[in-house]
Amino acid sequence: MAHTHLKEKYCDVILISPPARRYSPYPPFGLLYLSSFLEENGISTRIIHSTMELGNTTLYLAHRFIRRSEKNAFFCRVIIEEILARRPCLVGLSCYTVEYHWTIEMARQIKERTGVLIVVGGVHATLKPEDFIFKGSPVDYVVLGEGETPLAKLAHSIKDGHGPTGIENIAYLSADGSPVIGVCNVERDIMSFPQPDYQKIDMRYFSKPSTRHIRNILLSGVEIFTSRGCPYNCEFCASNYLQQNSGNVPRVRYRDVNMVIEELKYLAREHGIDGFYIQDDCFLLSRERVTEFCEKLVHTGLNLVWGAETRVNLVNDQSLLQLMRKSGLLQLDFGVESGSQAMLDGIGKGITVEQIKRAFDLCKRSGIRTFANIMLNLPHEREKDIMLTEQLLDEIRPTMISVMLTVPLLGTRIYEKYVTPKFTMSEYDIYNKNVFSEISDKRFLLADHDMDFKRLSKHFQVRYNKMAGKSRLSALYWKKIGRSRHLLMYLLIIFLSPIDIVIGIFMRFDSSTLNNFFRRTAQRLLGASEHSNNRNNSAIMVGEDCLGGEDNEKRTQ
Ligand code: B12
Ligand code: SF4
Repeated sequence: MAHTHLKEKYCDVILISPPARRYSPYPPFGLLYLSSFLEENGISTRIIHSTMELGNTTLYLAHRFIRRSEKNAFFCRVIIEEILARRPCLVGLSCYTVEYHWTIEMARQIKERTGVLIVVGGVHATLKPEDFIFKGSPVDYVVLGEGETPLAKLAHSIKDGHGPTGIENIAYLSADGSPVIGVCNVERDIMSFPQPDYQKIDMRYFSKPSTRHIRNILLSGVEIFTSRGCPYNCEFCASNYLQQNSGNVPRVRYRDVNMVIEELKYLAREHGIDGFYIQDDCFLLSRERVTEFCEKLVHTGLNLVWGAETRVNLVNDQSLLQLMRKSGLLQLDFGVESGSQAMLDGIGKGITVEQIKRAFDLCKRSGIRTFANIMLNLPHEREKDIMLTEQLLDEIRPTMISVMLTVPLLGTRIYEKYVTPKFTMSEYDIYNKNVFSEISDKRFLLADHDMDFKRLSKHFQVRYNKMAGKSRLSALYWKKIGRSRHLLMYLLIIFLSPIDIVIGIFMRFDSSTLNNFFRRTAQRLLGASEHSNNRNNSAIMVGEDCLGGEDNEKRTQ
């Protein structure tokens, strides 16, 4: 397995990415940033990401044939073995709301079997620290918000035999049993933060061609961040809540452009990426920075292609778009959300329908593909609003669209405004249902009409994505792919994907004898592979359903 190459046996901190992000093509950036920051501050780390199992082709194939609970049990075993072998002083888990039950269950397993101190961070821990800090909780500490500085301080303090007292951005249970919840400050200076610690994960997996880096374009690429934070206040987004205590620190903080360029050079040299996607909350805020970035990117001579997500109100300058295209930009993704101005205003989007039309027109004239994210089930939506969205799409004709239902996520204003009664801890699993495509709980219904959302989404997707596959990609893209280090992989993916689809359909028929034969073979392969790593499983076998909860890996695939 990929992680056996590590030279050092012991480490101070182990960071764990949840199994629900198992097939996500995106590296666990939060953990990568934490890891490099800790290493720079004298704390040795190790990252466990469930895709590490997939670095090995045999295991990847085996995983296609076993049940989700078996995969989770396998992952759980790997984690506990690693903790026992490497004896860290602290184990860190990352948690979104959808992962809450898994996180608590995993923490319980780790605590019972290893006794190690456990810290949880990430979006849900920041929004609801009290969900982890209670009597009998297996979690010892919560880190609120961006975790670099507080985690480094906490790890040092634990190594030195001290407690968490005096460290900001931390929550824990005090000696008298009452929760101590610190303030959540954002990191003031991310300029000097080290590059994400790519060496700690299996980049063969993350850099392989996928259509999910730049959506609908097959590309060997990686996501990158050039900034953190967003100054806007869309009511369906948790981003501004996460930054709310920025005090006098600007909500948007930038990385050094030279560092970003160095990161891309590293990724191209070491992992042969052909492109990248800018995952910033809000790219294009500063014209000067974008210009500097594009010029420096051209100067590298790497000819990387790229995509980014941005807002229509920030696209108003054709000369900048042309520079971006010259530097390799293929596609811009926009949060269009709706064609109804009343809906846009109602969610605090801060854009106009006219701005949408202008941005799409400018992109078209600059030869840049466009991706429109559309939201249904907006608060107080009526049939009339949906018709306006349809009219808008007819006019702007994006290269591709995605349609999702508005979901009142914890940490968003629409959750505060419209969800009553609020979800209790035991109800978070509701978010694991297909909430982005159907109303699974009546508290999720925000619209004022009773149209069938599933049929409506399908109608939109079919009508506006018809031409997407036929839309031509620039010569730059084909030149890049033609010379790619991953050319064989591109060809394999193109020719093998129909077979993969057939396997997927085949696996749905649970009772077939052939299916059971494959499953048993896969289980044997997994067992054999673990033994070949000299792992002693007997003492750490974990029950099949140790991780509980419904895994939403399908959505992140
Ligand atoms: C990229 C991304 C994804 C990627 C995940 C990539 C990955 N490997 O982590 C993918 C596409 C897989 C994804 C999926 C989903 N996502 Co998402 N995603 C994001 C996005 C845009 C950026 C996250 C990121 O990488 N940030 C950059 C890194 C550096 O920051 P970070 O991860 O937050 O990590 C920092 C801190 O949180 C903290 N930290 C994080 N982990 C840990 C662990 C420890 C131990 C410590 C101490 C600290 C710590 O320190 C880190 C460094 O400062 C955010 C928006 C945002 N602004 O956060 C939404 C966001 C996190 N996603 C969200 C949602 C809802 C989802 C989905 C449910 C959506 C869906 N359609 O299904 C799924 C759920 C995934 C799952 N487990 O099933 C919501 C979460 C809301 C909530 N209440 O939980 C967000 C906030 C967007 C929103 N709508 O508001 N997502
Ligand atoms: S949806 Fe985008 S623009 Fe709106 S607040 Fe969230 S990150 Fe900012």
